[in-house]
Amino acid sequence: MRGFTPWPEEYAERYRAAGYWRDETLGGLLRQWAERSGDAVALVDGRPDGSRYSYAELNRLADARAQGLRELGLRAGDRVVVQLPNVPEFAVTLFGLLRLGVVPVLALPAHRQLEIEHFVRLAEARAYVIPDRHEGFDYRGLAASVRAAVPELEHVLVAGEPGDFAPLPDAVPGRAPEPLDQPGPGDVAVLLISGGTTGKPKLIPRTHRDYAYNARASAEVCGLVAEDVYLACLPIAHNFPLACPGFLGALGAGATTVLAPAPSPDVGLRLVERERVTVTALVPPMARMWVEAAGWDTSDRSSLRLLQVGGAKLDQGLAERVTPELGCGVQQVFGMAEGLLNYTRLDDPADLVNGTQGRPLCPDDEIRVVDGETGADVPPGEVGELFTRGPYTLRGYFRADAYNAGAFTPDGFYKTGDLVRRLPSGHLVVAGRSKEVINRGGENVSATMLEDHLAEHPSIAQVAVFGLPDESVGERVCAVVVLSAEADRPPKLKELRAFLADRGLARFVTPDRLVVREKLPVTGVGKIDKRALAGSIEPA
Ligand code: OOB
Repeated sequence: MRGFTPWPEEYAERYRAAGYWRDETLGGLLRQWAERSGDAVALVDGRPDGSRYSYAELNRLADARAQGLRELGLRAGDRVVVQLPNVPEFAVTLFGLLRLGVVPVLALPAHRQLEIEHFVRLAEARAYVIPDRHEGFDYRGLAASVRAAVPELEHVLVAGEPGDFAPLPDAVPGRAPEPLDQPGPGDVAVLLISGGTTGKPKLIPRTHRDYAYNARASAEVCGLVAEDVYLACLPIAHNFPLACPGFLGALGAGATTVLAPAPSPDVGLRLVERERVTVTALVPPMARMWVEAAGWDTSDRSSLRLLQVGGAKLDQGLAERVTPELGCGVQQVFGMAEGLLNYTRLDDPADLVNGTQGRPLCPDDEIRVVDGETGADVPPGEVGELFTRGPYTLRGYFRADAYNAGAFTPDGFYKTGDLVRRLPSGHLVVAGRSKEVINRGGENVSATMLEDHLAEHPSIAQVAVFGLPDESVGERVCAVVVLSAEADRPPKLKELRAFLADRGLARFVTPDRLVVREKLPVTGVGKIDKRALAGSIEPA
């Protein structure tokens, strides 16, 4: 496919020989899973009156959807923007497209005109798949404006009431199925959206075999078995709940996936009880709400064995509360849609589980920790920028030649932009993002480091630190905090400075400005949205 950078042949050979890459496609795997687990429950719609789907049924529905999409004229290699929430139609459409070799661009329900229009143009999408309504928003209105802006978009397909558009198509009953084009294992299966915080989101090509490995190896690390019940609380189009191990990993293990209709702890905890959920995945702001809800929520959580937390740094204090308060194990996941996944292991000692962001999934994940300026490796144990290369990490963003030149080293390492420290055990501790180092009059202040310290303050429940432009010193350090339940009054800036000084921080590593908020804005997957936050602060 134009715009896809394949792995060089010597690496491809190595990854095949090691058994990471197999001769498989995601659509073909569902067929094998259906043969193996036929009557077992693959998918549960978590809405109050939601249905249950066996492996055999999901397989059948995917075939019918593939036929319907083919009748519409879609062909292998075409792209389709899919923007569906956590509903079974997502699974049916995803596998229908995968079987046809049509590549879904997996947009999040929170994306709006700006992003969708960008995805449709960049991918030259032939179709756009939406729900009718979700969380009070009518996606048909959005589709109408996207269509008006990009008339080349041929089809808008709606799960639910189609309005002016067409319903998602299925095979015509009674008509003999047409033979489908067969995508190859090395073909692009899906285009994921980059979580990057600068510029327009990029598209990340993931091949059938690399994504299948991603899900399978992740399921192994989490010890997923057929008896497990995985609850998808995060938006299912995101890599974490989709394939780390998520829905795809659960299918591979013969387990059941429950789709949560909303990300709130009351909905999630009720589903834990109703479906006897064993594993789920959350971003840190949600994990905090779950831990807090555990204090008053009366649902039976005894089935839950593992809470995965990732997407942003989990502070150690919160990590330590998970087991005593929720009654399950915790696993930190430091991952990225671009590929590399780090997991704490189920048998890691508590200090590594609570205090690190895990170690790479694959023995052939190559990790370099480098000095961003010189490009040389930093001494062991020091903070540097994480560069990585491996069997499920991209070699180039989709159709982004100019950007790719700067985002990868000449020998194919992806420059993650994350600052990390590597322990002798191989575990990584995230120390921030290279772009989130605040430059105050020439002194470098790490936003993440300050956040880690401030999160320990008894009056602070949540904190985000970032730079605000300043004429005299370039940038000033702004801390936005949400007060904890224990706080009887907001702390003063002076008190926070004294608190930080007591913890041994240098005088210049301290906020210049303190803002108290009721809650912090979040991104489409639920991470704290610093860009939106910075934009909402009035000049001092
Ligand atoms: C996950 O993927 P993305 O693509 O939405 O975001 C990736 C970025 C990373 O580069 C890093 O900056 C940050 O999110 N991040 C973390 C983290 N996990 C992700 N920062 C600190 N600690 C962590 N545990 O967010 C994602 C993909 C797969 C699994 C889990 C998360």
